[in-house]
Amino acid sequence: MDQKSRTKISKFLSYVLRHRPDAIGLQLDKSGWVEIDVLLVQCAAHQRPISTEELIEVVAKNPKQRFALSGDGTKIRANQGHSVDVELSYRPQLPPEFLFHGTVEKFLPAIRRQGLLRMQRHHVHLSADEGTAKEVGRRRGTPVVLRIRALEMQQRSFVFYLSTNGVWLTEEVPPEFIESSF
Ligand code: HQG
Repeated sequence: MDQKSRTKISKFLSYVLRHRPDAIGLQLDKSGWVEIDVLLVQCAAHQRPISTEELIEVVAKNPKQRFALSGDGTKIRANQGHSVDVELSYRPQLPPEFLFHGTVEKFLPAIRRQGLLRMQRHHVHLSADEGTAKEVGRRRGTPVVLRIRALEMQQRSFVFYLSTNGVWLTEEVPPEFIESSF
């Protein structure tokens, strides 16, 4: 399969496993998992046929490791980014001193006022390095990278999680922990 076909399948899987399982008649369990057999049957029934081999290739080669297979290989879920109500059961982690968030200029006034909010997702997504944050921001235009004093937040009782694919998650980042020039 070429990269373009993988991206197309990955986007479709993100859509159903994070946001709209109901669009193809799926039900995720409370931790976001679904049986691969069931998923593939439902994809085929909704004119989006995907073979088991294609699914496994998309999971394995996904540049951001967006999906995880269960230990026994029978289930799949998205590692993060859900808008549907799932309990991913990540354990709280000690963050590094700084984490980064990529955004764009037009959001800065609101971010300075309200801090970072989780918007449609379950968490605010933060990156461990500036380069990744820049790429996240670039999805929306010229990227602006914010530096977050994460360890200080954690010491003040904010909770951080690290997803299986290396994205740091927290519920909100108040303005006082955000640095826009560093
Ligand atoms: C902004 C992709 C106004 C925030 C990426 C962002 C990431 C505010 C947007 C992952 C705000 C939300 C997450 C406030 C935050 N006022 N704007 N108070 N607080 N914002 O997509 O971090 O491809 O939900 O800066 O690579 O951009 O899905 O979050 O611009 O890892 O795997 O509101 O999604 O990964 O946008 O991206 P998003 P994000 P995947």
